[in-house]
Amino acid sequence: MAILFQSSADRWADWQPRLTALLPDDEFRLHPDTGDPASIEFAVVWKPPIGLLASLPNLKGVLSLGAGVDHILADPTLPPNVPVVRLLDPSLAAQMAEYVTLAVLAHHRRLGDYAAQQHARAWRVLDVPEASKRRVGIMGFGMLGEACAARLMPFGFPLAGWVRHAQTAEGVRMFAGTDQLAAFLARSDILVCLLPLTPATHGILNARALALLPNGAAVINVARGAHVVVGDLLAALDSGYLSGATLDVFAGEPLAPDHPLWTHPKVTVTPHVAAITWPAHAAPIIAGTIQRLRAGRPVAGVVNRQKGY
Ligand code: NDP
Ligand code: OXD
Repeated sequence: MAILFQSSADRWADWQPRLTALLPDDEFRLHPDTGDPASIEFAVVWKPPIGLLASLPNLKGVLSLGAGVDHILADPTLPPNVPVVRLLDPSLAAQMAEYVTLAVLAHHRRLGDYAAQQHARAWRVLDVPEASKRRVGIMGFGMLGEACAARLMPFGFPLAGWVRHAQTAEGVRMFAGTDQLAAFLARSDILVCLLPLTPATHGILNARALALLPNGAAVINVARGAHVVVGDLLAALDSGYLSGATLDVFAGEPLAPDHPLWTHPKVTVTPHVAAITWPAHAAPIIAGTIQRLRAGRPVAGVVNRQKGY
């Protein structure tokens, strides 16, 4: 039996030495050189082509190379009884907390406005409220959202989180479910999206939701591009209702060269780099998951297919 590695974003040369050292008795195959499909026991994937996983009849587990699994669950032919495991990597949480803190502080201290002023050689002091008056809302308070809140807390921003199932978090005002979404948005001067992409969250940042944010709010999307209805976001920025947006993820990646987001004065674009899967950190986690699945032991990060995350 063998392990298949497939990724449209990772270099096998970065993974091979680590995975083979951690699982020395295993044979690895690099997609598309799958060999005999019946000999593949585990698939380690990022954005697998539709039908690939269904073509492997003896598959015992699918391991995502990222925290998100929408790229796997999007395949309608995905075998129903094979566990899909997302990557629970503390390094992703640390990187995400770093990126989100950078973006929150940039919006809070109006770095975009100062960049425009610098361009115009304008020496003008802009109003900035104290941090205790700038409310930050984190949509999706899981592994990553929680890490961001912990990093932001010492700055003194009033923090809130929005989740599906009611829960508590120290120092964070929690909102849950669609019934409390409007109240959560209404107190989010800076909104951070860290939701998984599911049928329930697709397009959630639309005109109606954006209009519920306070006037002058900023949006940071580090989850998936399809959470945002880009036309609605651009309209809210252009009308002056929203002050800015930081976008790391897009419905189509890479972002098309002629996309209006590239040049919008109120938008910061980064190429899906908020939290990158680093082989040095992730390979031991992936190897450990394979060993536990083989031994029939419980595994962290198994996706609930009903919920979609
Ligand atoms: P988790 O599964 O740990 O957390 C998901 C959170 O979202 C939970 O708090 C969950 O609530 C909440 N949630 C899910 N659906 C809903 C809903 N319908 N309504 C309200 N709340 C909901 O995910 P992670 O924190 O690990 O990752 C989040 C996403 O970040 C990933 O799915 C991925 O898309 C993205 N990501 C982006 C990266 C980048 O570089 N830009 C890097 C890594 C991940 P509850 O607790 O109640 O279930
Ligand atoms: C992930 C990502 O899901 O990088 O880990 O987007």
